[in-house]
Amino acid sequence: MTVRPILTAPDPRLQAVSTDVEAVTDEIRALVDDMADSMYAADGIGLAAIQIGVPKRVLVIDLDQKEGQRNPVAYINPKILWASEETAVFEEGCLSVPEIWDDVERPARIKAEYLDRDGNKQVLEADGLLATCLQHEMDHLNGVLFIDHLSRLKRSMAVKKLTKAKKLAAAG
Ligand code: K1U
Ligand code: ZN
Repeated sequence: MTVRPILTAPDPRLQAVSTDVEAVTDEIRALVDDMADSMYAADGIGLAAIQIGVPKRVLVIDLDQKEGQRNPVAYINPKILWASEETAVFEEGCLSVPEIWDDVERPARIKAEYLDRDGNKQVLEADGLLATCLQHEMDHLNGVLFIDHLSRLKRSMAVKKLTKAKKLAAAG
């Protein structure tokens, strides 16, 4: 298992639309394990494969990290079957959008289907942080970042800050 570098915005690879996994093979399970390692190394609660440069529809989420316990859950080819009209606002962050946090409004509850790491179809109903995190990660699969949900002004301020941080990092 390997910790892989996480792409940060602005990077055109983060705008890619990821493609469905055709079969849940050992190669996909190895990808899931690398994603989990990369997520934990970066102190995240979720990660989409595109964030490590792999344009496949694979997510890992672990909302249950306490006292060093790890319970990563893989969501492969996730699809939203239903979303509530009721919305909820959460302050979101993103490992690909470092040091920027802002409120995002999304459906409060969703019903989704996905394949688990054994390739079995699962259906889940989620609310609270899991609903938000699943929607945030599924956005990544369609090339969308949480800052794309902000006002044009806030988004352009965020992009400027990220571009400046990258330039400073490149200058050493
Ligand atoms: O980069 C990502 O997509 C993962 C992202 C998930 C997320 C967080 C909050 C709301 C919606 C989606 C993160 O994990 S950001 C890091 C984070 O949540 C965190 C980091 C340190 C301490 C506590 C939380
Ligand atoms: Zn993210």
